Amino acid sequence: MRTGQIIEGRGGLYTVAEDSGATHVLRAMNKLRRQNQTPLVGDRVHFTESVGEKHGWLMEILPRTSEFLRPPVANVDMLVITVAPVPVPDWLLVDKLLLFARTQAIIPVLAVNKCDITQDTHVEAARMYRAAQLDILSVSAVSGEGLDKLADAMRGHLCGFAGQSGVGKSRLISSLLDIDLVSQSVSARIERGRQTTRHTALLSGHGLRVLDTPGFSLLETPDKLEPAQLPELYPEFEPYLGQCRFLTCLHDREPGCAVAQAEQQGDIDAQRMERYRALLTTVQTNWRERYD
Ligand SMILES: Nc1nc2c(ncn2[C@@H]2O[C@H](COP(=O)(O)OP(=O)(O)O)[C@@H](O)[C@H]2O)c(=O)[nH]1
Ligand SMILES: [Mg+2]
Ligand SMILES: [Zn+2]
Repeated sequence: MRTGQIIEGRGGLYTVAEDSGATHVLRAMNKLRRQNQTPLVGDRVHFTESVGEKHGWLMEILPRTSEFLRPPVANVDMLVITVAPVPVPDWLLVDKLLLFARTQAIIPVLAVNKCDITQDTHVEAARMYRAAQLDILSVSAVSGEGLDKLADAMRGHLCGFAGQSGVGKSRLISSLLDIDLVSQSVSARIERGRQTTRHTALLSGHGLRVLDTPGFSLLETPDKLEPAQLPELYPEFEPYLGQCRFLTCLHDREPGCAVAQAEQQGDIDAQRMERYRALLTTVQTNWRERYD
């Protein structure tokens, strides 16, 4: 029995890569289907080798550290949230992606791309997320600046990339892994025609592993969040735990709020707080309407 990781799945056939890089095309054993176990890209699996023309068998899915159905991937443990000077940053999307990562115990990294154009976006990000406990890296997929630091952060992790369209995710992945993703996807698109939806694949290169899927950018605020859970997902509130006048303070303009005081003193960014309050309203509304 061999061990590998699923890098692609299409039409019931799974491509599995061994640590050596050797790949195998497999079918899943019927017993997995009977047990309602659907193999996902990113899964570590036990399998039997293909012999000649015959495909091998995917025998067993090893325990997952994380799993998602949309996008359908397993074992992601890092999310590279990407922003850039153009298009104009959607910081609310960044906040939502941070929340998503924190609810799933996925390590977030903020990559501020296109630093060859301006450093201003990085300065802005560093100010807004200074107390948010995450790496904020200034990078350029064009000039290569900062890519070594981003690669260091990513090494050893299975990474997803998320962010607005046009911030440079594909180009970053191409540069970091040294693969021609951009023209590859273009030719693949021509070959398959316009109807096909892009499927998820696990890409690797230079010792880095990335799940290439647009799905991570479409994630919304976790809708099952309780209002009281939201502040727990903001690391910048931690120093003020238990210091608000009310035990149940949600830091939304209640009197005697220690977080609001920290905001006034400039220890927590005001814009980040404004977006927090907007998200809190959304979570509270969803919560109230959950049985309607
Ligand atoms: N100046 C500059 N342009 C970049 C950089 N990275 C990507 N781009 C350009 O931004 C556009 C969108 O890039 P793409 O990788 O397709 O973005 P995606 O939609 O996030 O995958 C393309 O025209 C890229 O050439 C960068 O670091 N600097
Ligand atoms: Mg892209
Ligand atoms: Zn408070």
